[in-house]
Amino acid sequence: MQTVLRGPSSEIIISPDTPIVMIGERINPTGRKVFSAELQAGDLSRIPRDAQAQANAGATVLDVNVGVASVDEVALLPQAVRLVQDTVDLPVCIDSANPAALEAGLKAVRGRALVNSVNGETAKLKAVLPIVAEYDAAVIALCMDDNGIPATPEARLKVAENILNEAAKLGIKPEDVLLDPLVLAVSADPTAGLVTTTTARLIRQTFGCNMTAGASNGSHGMPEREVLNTVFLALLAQAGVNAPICNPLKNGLAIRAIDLMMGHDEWGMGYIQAYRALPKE
Ligand code: THG
Repeated sequence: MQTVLRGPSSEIIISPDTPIVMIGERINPTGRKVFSAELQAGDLSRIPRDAQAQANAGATVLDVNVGVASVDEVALLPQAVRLVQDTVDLPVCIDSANPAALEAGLKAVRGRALVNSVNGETAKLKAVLPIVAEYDAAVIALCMDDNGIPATPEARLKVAENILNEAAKLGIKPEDVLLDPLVLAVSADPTAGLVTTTTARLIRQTFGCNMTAGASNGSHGMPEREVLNTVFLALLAQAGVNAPICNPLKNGLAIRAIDLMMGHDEWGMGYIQAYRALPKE
């Protein structure tokens, strides 16, 4: 199953037998005080820099989120999208909880975007899926609904099935739904990692869909988060998550190492190139 995304003049394909697609997470004010303050002051100058740095580190899709208190996301998100695509020829992943901002962002997109995200809540399905269909985008679907995040893999699979059915009613194909099995913090529940990877395996076996996941959510509240994030990216990949949302500046080489060890990097050239692209000491 292939998910096709496009930048202004580029195309990237997400599929189970091609290299992992890194969705760069850094254009997001969550947990970033300086970037939040800049956005609140109308200063977008960090966006092109973050876009270029993530592309250099191997990201081939860039998440764009400008959701911070007291900014007008409907006005700001399209500006951010344009800045990103004026800097790098990559598809974007439009990230907002506000459907009006998603639509404004999609209007500014060149190519074929990913929407982050819909979930199984009745109101979300109704608000987001028609926009995805209208703009011929692909969409990330979170395995949660009106009852929250299900505790078991089987219940998360059921939510995924429901979202795929609702998407199909609007002509959105399974290859354009990137399922997110959801990553919760292992500091709060030590079985959280296992629940995510088991969900991912079930999704791949049942629907064959491509998947994303926010790997770094899993390490919240633990020391040496980078170790947990790196190991978890490998476990997620083995379970079928082939388009993780992550920090390419931290995870870029590990992702290429995973490709190589999974047989998705002929002659190791992807790994060697990522090694050569590392910032010099
Ligand atoms: N699934 C989907 N989308 C998601 C997530 C997911 N979007 C948000 C998040 N999870 C993934 N993106 C981020 C963005 C920022 C941070 C973490 C995940 C973040 N990083 C540093 C921190 O933890 O303090 C900030 C430091 C820095 O990078 O400067 O906050 O699961 N579909």
